[in-house]
Amino acid sequence: MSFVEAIGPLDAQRPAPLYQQLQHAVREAIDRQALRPDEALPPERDLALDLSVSRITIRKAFDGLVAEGLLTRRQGAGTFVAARVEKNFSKLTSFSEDMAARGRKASSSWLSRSQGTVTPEEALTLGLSPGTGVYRFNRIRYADGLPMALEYSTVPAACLPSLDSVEASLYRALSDNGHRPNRALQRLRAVLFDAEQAQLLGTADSAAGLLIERRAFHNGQAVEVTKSYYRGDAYDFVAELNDGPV
Ligand code: 16G
Repeated sequence: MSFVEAIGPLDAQRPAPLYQQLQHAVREAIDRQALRPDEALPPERDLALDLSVSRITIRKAFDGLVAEGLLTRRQGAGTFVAARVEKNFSKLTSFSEDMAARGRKASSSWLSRSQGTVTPEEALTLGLSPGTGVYRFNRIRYADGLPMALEYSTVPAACLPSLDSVEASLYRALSDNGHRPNRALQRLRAVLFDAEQAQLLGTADSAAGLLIERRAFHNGQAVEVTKSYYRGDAYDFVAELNDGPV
């Protein structure tokens, strides 16, 4: 479906200004998934012709949608539907579940997976004795094939039957083995990606991101410590705050 088909016709007879009609139509098309994340929009001059409006109208509409975070402009490449995801960082959900909840297809590629023993730092963070066996799972996480995050997880070996038991989802493997986390502590920090991280995530060097370190427990027993590096341009971070009964 073309962009013009996805948004439908504008109507100069309606009282709402054309740029607002266009913004409304684009928002709706994104909601209906008639426009998909990361889809390229046609050049502004083509659109102006196709929609019979001025380029200024197109520019004004898109400027507003870029400011809202619904569209993004890439130097030299044009305007795209933003691939942003709302991430609720007060929920104990997994990457796979977060994506499924938004109709996005989660996938991963392995950077490495290995077996070893806890580092002194991990032993402290997870409350494990020195020498405890762990599995390490390092992955690039994708939504609809677009890189969203880098995740470095350490899991006590006692929580999983083998290194291979994690396929698409770590939490699925932990659940299957009776160790799904039910409590976690999270630490959030703003970061700038280094050259390697930027390359893995397909961002510019020194692009901004958010690091969330999650230490998760099942009935008091440590089951993971994961460092997740999220792309700042791909996420909105939200939390539900509740100050008692309302
Ligand atoms: C989320 C978790 C991460 C967990 C991963 C499992 C946060 C901040 N982090 O990214 O700790 O290891 O999900 O995802 O939410 P998976 O089950 O899809 O492998």
